Amino acid sequence: MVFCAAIVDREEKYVSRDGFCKCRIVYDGRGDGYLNRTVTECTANLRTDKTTLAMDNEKIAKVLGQLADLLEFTGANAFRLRAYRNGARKIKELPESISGLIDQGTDLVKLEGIGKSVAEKCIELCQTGRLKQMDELLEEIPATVLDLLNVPKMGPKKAAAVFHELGVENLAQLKAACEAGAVSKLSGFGKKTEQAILEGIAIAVAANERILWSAADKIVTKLRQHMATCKAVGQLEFAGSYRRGKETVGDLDMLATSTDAPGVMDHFASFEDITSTIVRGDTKMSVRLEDEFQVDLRVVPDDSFGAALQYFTGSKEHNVQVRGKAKQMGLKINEWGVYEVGSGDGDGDGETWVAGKTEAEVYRRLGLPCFEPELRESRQEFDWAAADALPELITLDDIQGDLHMHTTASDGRASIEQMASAARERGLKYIAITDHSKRVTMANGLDGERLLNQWKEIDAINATADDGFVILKGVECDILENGDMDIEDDVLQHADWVIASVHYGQNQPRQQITDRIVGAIANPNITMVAHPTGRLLNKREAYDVDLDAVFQAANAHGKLLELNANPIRLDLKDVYLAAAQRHGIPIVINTDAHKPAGFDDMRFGIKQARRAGLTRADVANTKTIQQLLKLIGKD
Ligand code: DGT
Ligand code: CA
Ligand code: CA
Ligand code: ZN
Repeated sequence: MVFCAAIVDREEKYVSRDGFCKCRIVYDGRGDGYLNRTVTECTANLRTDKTTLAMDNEKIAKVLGQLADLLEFTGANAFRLRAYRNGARKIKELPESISGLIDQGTDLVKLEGIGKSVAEKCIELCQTGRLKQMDELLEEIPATVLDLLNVPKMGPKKAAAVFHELGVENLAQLKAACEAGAVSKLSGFGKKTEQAILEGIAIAVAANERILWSAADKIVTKLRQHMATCKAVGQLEFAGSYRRGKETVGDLDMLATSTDAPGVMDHFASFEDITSTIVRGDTKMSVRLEDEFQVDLRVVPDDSFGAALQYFTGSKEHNVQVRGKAKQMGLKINEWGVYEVGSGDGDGDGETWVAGKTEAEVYRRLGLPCFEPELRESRQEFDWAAADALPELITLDDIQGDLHMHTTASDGRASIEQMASAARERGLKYIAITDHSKRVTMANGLDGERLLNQWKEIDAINATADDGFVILKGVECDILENGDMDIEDDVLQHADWVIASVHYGQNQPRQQITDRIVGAIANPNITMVAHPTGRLLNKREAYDVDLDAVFQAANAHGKLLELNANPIRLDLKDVYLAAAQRHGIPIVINTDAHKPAGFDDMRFGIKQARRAGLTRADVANTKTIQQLLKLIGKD
């Protein structure tokens, strides 16, 4: 028997009484929307039997990781833990779907990096949706202990110690234990560790409450697909911080237009990732997905779509200004529309509805431009509007090159040629190969000799290019703990593009870190500083660096600063980017790709740059290669 994937997932509710497949995969959006295929004809997404649930690799990897974490609390053997963690990493990277492979009868053990125990767990997960071992562990150990692992400086060993010895089960209890001084008394902890843990709790709490924009974007994509099959929906948009492109998102605010709100809410309720409904009213509904992430839905009439989109896009602070502007003009604004006050249209409330259908119309009625969502933070947008000087924000299409990436020479997954051809496919005109320097032993960093050889190789590849594509000879050179560069100047001087990075000694005092970075900037062989503050969103604070000093040095020496587009970094962050731009420092938006797909992170960097108000002119890798080389004095 052949089933389409939706039938396998959702059972009979997708089969009509006459046997036609009503899965969304065959929905074509016209007529009644379905292709009138019988279940057996529905070959859109073949499954040959019913043995597996469609569980995606990412989910499988996540569960395996959690299993390893939980096992850690029981003191399980390290070898087993490593097997699960390595397996999880492999599965995440695998191009084929694990559940598909199981369906085809592929022996998972044949895949590199997947052993017998991991393979068994995959099969159990795909067949039953859960792991018996995990359920058993969760009877002994509360799931909230996993949150303890989100505290920086709190490895699994330390987390297990506070759990076993102090009975700490969650972040609130950890905070109380630190404040009471109980943690510092455990062996292997001290006052300093206790203080560091206490400071790190805030990050772990935030990580529970907000997800990365990139993670929100995945949910949005899935929700859009789901909602696209609802015939009751007219327009659909996601407002809130997601639409503003904020680096982390607290919840999603979905807006739909319809004359059939219950129909839209019913359809939303059938979204497969919903774990519970928080509230459901006449036109409003809130649900939780896995990991407690909240999604709000509001159904509005077509005439109010623009007003609602404006209102729910926010930010709150931006809307305060918008309302103030309305008031000045004798108008009133809310999520339903813009109203003239005191001019009653006869319905008795003394107000006349004057705008609301589109966002542009709402802003226009208030004498304001339709601000790009990324600018709506009540920073400078109203001043810019008043001066008719809104920046024309950079777009992905403006990007010509990517100047930070790794290959198999260090910790990347692809060769120079593979990275170059992936860059060409994405329309880029140049790249810089910037593998790690030798200090980063974990990543097989290159010494001077290996670098010089790699650069010869790049010269040879460039010599064969017939389309003008250029590969710059580069390196991501560590700024050592003592401030020296990891690679000698007589090697660096042969490079086209030298990135300086802090990877070690991130806990040094402010002056020391600042001196290291400023010192690197002053080195004539250095072109750019990568991820200048070292933060990892929801994971690690920025190091303590005096950015004013960094900006002044960059400006004085004509050096560039990076906006690292990796969605967990987004470093520099928006307000610092804006400050760097005011100093006239060229920004370089780089993906720091470790494999071809890494190039696709560029869009996250672009969002962040837009939030900072950056234009094409502010970003160095929008230039042609000739202009870029001129900018860095290598022409
Ligand atoms: P988030 O979810 O924490 O990442 O941030 P937002 O901006 O998405 O905030 P959220 O979800 O609470 O509300 C979405 C938008 O709705 C918000 O940006 C502005 C608007 N909004 C919500 N509540 C209020 C309010 O009490 N007053 C005003 N003026 N606007 C509000
Ligand atoms: Ca929100
Ligand atoms: Ca919300
Ligand atoms: Zn890098």
